Amino acid sequence: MDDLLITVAPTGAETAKADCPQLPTTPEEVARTAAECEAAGAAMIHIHVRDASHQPTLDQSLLREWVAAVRESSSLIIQLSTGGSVHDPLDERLRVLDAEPDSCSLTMGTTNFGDDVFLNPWPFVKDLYQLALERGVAPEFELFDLGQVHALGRLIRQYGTPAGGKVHVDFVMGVPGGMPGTAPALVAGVAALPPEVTSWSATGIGRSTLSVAMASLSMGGHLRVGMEDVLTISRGVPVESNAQLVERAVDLGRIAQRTPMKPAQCRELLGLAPVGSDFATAQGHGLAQDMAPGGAIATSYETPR
Ligand code: KMH
Ligand code: ZN
Repeated sequence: MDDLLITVAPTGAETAKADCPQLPTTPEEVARTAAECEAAGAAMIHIHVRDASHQPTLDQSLLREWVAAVRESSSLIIQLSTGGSVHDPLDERLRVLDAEPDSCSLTMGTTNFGDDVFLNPWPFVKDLYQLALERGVAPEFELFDLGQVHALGRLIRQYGTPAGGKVHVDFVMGVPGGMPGTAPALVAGVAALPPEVTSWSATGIGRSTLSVAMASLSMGGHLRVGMEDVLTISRGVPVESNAQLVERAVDLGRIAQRTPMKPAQCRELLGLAPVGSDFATAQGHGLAQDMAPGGAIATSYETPR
């Protein structure tokens, strides 16, 4: 049976704790969630941090506290969101990498996001990618529409692939403003992937969650699930826990004859050095194989409002 990466995105930045008390919004809750989801079959966790008032934050000490809490409770590969919330400034989003995750999300372009705008201007995308390469953090390229798939090809042509040689992407589908969460949209997205891409997963927001999951499995893709993306397990029935969504993904994978990956296999899929190995040996210098010259990284941005 082929392996199946299940990534859990347990919290997100959009849902209020008051509307969804089962949403993990504290270090203790996310640590427990990580342990439960790993036991259920997840190998990676995509984290958005909340503050003591349960609001989204990019506060550096909280980022570090959450990373430490999840490392303590699980072996999951830790992916920090650099997307944050639609209100987060770009320079703070860059500094997420200071919290030393294994992986980071990296969205390939600006997207209307409901009534808001999820800003990812090209200079920011380039700076974030170069920073991830320098730090040896494995980017997961988030693709919200077809144009972003092509933008990924442009980025890789300019800066090369990560030193580990792996390029992993995630189709985020069904966001109002992005591509729809449908099988034809996924087929088009996969067909347009640059040849350097070595693995891909997909997630469908809201009611598109099941159709996207099944389309992904039918095409040999991986899955992201979690309460960042969906809050009902079936029409009108609230999700009880993130582990419940992971369990459902495992069940769907079983039907498709796919075995959930362990975190160590996920490390390999992302081109990360095995735990305990010498980073410099396994990852070169953490720089791109084909880094373009003169790519100084900006550290401050004007965030248009
Ligand atoms: N919260 C969204 C505006 C990511 O994590 O990188 C952005 C998002 C993508 O969730
Ligand atoms: Zn996210």
